Amino acid sequence: MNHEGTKKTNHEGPKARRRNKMSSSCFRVFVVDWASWLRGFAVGMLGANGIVGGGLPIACGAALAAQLEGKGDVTVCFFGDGAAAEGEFHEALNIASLWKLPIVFVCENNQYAANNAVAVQHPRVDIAAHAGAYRMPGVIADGNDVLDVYATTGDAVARARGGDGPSLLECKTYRWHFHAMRATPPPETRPPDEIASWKARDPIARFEQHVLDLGVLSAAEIDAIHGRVTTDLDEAVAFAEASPFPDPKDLLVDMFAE
Ligand SMILES: Cc1ncc(C[n+]2csc(CCOP(=O)(O)OP(=O)(O)O)c2C)c(N)n1
Ligand SMILES: [Mg+2]
Repeated sequence: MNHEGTKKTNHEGPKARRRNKMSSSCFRVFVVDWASWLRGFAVGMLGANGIVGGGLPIACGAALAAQLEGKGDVTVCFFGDGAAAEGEFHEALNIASLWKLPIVFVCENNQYAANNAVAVQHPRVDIAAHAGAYRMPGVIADGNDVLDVYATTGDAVARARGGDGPSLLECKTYRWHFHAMRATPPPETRPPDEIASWKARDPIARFEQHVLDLGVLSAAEIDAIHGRVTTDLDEAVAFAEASPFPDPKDLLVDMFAE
């Protein structure tokens, strides 16, 4: 209901919103994006966001667009444990649940926001526990287990695609190095045994062992993949270093409507 007590037709539900195509025809997604290289509209990747928590409302907009278009697209929104302490997290989960948006919220809980441990940011360290307040499934996955993440994501995507609305998936994982990969990182303050225990659960090594055990790949084939990845990374770094800095005159582009 709006403030006059009449029903707003485009807030009645997914079907009503699809009927009300007026709003979808002028809908656009804007990404305020300092990480413009992390963007690929052709494959549906809307970009990274420099504001912690800022991506969640944008993702809800993308999910609303998908719902209006009705082609079965599902939005997957990635964020950190730090973002779950921001207001946008709660606003996004609230509206996504209310409107049954086709979206999967994926919290990569790497135990730290910069150097703030998750227990000093949150009274309860399981981010997935927030889901209950918004009447959506909240699932904890082993974020260092490729197959567990694959299975839990599949369930959430199927739910979203089936019209049952959002899910919150929390992937427990860890950041091995200092926040933001600084060229000159400050001294490490996290407990060495904590770092060692997570390194022992390296998701890439675990998955390699899994495919070796199954006989899907040989050790030589895995080595070849490592070689290709190293080459790709070297080429990407060389490309970045050879690229010009942005032109300062582009600083205000897309900031204001003309
Ligand atoms: C609103 C806002 N506050 C603070 C910052 C500075 N900042 C950048 S990254 C970061 C930590 C983010 O932690 P988390 O959400 O857990 O993501 P992670 O880097 O661990 O994946 C902070 C505080 C920011 N970019 N935006
Ligand atoms: Mg984090």
